[in-house]
Amino acid sequence: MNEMTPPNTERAAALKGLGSSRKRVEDARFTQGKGNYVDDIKMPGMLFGDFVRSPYAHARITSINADKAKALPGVIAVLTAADLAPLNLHWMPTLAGDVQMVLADGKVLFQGQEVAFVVAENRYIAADAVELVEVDYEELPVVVDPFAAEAPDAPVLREDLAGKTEGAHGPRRHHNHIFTWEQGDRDATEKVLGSADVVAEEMVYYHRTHPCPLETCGCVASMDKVNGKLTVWGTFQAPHAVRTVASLISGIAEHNIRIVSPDIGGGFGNKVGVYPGYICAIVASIVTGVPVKWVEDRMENLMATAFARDYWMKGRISATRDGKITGLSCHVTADHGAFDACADPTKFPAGFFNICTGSYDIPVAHLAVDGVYTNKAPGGVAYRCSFRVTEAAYFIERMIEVLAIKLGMDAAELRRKNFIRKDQFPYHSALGWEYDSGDYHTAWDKALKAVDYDGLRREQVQRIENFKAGKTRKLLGIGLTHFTEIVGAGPVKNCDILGLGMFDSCEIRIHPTGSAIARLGTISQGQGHATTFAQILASEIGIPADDITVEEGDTDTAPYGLGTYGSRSTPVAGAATAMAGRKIRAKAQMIAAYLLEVHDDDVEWDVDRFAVKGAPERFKTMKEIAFAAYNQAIPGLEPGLEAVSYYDPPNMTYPFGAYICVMEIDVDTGEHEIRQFYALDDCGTRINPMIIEGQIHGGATEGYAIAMGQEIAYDDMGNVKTGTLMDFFLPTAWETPHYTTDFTVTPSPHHPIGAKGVGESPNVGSVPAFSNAVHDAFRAFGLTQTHMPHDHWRIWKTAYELGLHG
Ligand code: MCN
Ligand code: CUM
Repeated sequence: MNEMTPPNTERAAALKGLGSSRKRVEDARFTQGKGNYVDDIKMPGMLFGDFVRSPYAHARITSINADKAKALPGVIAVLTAADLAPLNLHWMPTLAGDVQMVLADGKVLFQGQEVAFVVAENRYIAADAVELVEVDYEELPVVVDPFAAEAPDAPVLREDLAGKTEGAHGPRRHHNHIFTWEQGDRDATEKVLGSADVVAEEMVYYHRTHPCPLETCGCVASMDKVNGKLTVWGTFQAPHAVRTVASLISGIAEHNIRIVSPDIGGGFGNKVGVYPGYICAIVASIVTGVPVKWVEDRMENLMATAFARDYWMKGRISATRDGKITGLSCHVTADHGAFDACADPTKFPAGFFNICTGSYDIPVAHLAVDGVYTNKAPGGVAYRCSFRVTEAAYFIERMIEVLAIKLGMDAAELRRKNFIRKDQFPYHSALGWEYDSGDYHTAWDKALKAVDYDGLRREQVQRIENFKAGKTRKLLGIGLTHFTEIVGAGPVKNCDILGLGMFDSCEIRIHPTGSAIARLGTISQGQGHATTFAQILASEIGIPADDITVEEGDTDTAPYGLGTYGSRSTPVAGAATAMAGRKIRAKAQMIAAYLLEVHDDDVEWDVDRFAVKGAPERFKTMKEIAFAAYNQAIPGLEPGLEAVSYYDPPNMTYPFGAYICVMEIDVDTGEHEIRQFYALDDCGTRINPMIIEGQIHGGATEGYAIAMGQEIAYDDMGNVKTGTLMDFFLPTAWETPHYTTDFTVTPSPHHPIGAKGVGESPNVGSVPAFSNAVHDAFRAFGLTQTHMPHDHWRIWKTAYELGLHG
């Protein structure tokens, strides 16, 4: 090495590649108000759309009179189902194989349902006109309870499905039944449960909630009648899929549709689905010939767009007397609302809920999920869920606690005893998954040690004594969780959405001066892709991350991909990025060898250059190679330096984590205080530790909200009781706990850089940790199970019912 060459550790650091806590490149524009969100898009002559929505949860529409609205100056049109019917757009397909009304067709099925679409010169006139549309409703009996939905005499919600005994996912046994999905071995499981030493049984409810992103959903549709091109800027988590579906529904050729997801102010799964607003804005633009904007307000977002969870999970878990788990059974009643608009891969109507055996080596298991219709908003898969993994993790982590009580065993020890061992990976679960890698015991022991678990338990014993002696009114809860995630959908052989295989892609172009642009099929909504994908590439091709632009979200320029949700970007598009980078490097190697006048095999890669083997002072940097690629005639090689990779992962990745929450509970007020929250995550190779930490903080805070107060609640008439931020709990800096993050690194054996996803892990893991802490505080006083959210009132009530108020 000559004197001028810095050592390769220094050169590697300068790249800001894998493992670097590189600052987010997006933040310069976000923190200076220079972001470009859908509502920032303003076009000449643009019109505005607004919805007339149903005040009733279930009602027949006897008439719609829009005369007064149309007479209001500035109103251009009022669309109803009758206007969309000739175009066959009054109903639309959902991502779950069902259909959904775009505008109410004959009746309404949930409060807030879209009834008519007013188009006006500005949003104020549109809002005024909405008030002038006269709709006559005839109220119908309302079903909000998913168990009541299946009663023989329950009202028929979906008249369009009358007499249909087959749904998208098999037979329907009742007019409000959607599907039954079964996994595992029922007979073998029943046999084990029937003869076990100990069986614990519990109903675990994960309530209905909502991701509530800062930016609500919306779009600007612009039909250019001169060149026949439709452009839609929208809050889309999967722009290419939207383009294909829009083409199939509208008949407009796919190359004439351009979908752009600009900056997105939080997605959290809320922006995966297709909403009536998109269809109505597109139709309105086609009809009027000018751009039409639709952006919903906060109440509309909370009441009508994709909710999360609403899973009633009835579980039975069996064990030997010394605590070895022998079997698990779970029956879920899944409340999908009025239309099945879940966004799961086609073959998985309950998502990846069959990861509900969690981190444990459970020999036999059986799962059945029944989806039912109710008079509530549609949706289901949203909010950092990895396709229902949040529900699954909550279920198993509650069942473990319940079993520990039944066994009279320490819950940490029970977990430890049943973890899948390191040497069992790849591990085949009883419900059909192949876990790629894990080292649960190491993570668990590290977590227990970090919080001084034994010390906490001693403190708890003392606390209980003090409480009983009247010396304190505060209880101490220790909430344990060990979760296993499944992310990176997914292998095309078993994962598709509406027939579109779930691969992803990256296209790289190196510029002559040695900088680059990489375009991906995913789309960041705050996850920092522009920062982290450049880091993957920096390490692969030796160009500094700062010299690499990452672009996503425009279907005219980005390669086809399935978008960002299910924490799939790193496992799938991240892999595509590494693979495309390796193609670049392979060509660069040939160029370097030519320039150095040696054989291809006689050069070796060294951080940012190829050097002659055994003669490191003879090298060509990537910068030099890039220049040569464009400016030298190299025999046998095309000019230029570009590569594309479409990556179909061989398996999902299985991140995991150990979370511990220490909580103080005031028995008299029901108030809580999070004394400590420790989160250990293992997402394999870590690309950017700072961004990972940010993801953990954000996801854990959302988990905190869900566990401790947030819910979409309905009254018996189907009225949404929590449709504003006055009632829907959104934690501020004041409530948000302090987090301690930690990690272990167990690379994925099949991912090119060993990385697993992490975006949803903190929500999957934190909810059971918070909830278990509440339960644990009351364990000594006889509590086994109470439902979330654990707001002050419910905690107070628990204390009251346990007789703790004297
Ligand atoms: N990362 C990393 N090292 C890893 C894994 C991930 O540095 N081993 C980085 C990634 O490079 C990326 C981020 O962490 O910058 C998240 O990556 P990943 O886990 O692949 O998840 P996605 O990018 O696919 O994001 C989706 C996920 C989901 S499904 C929801 S819901 C959610 C979440 O991300 N929505 C979010 N986090 C969010 N964060 C913000 N700010 N906004 C949202 O809407
Ligand atoms: Cu399930 S919420 Mo995310 O997958 O966009």
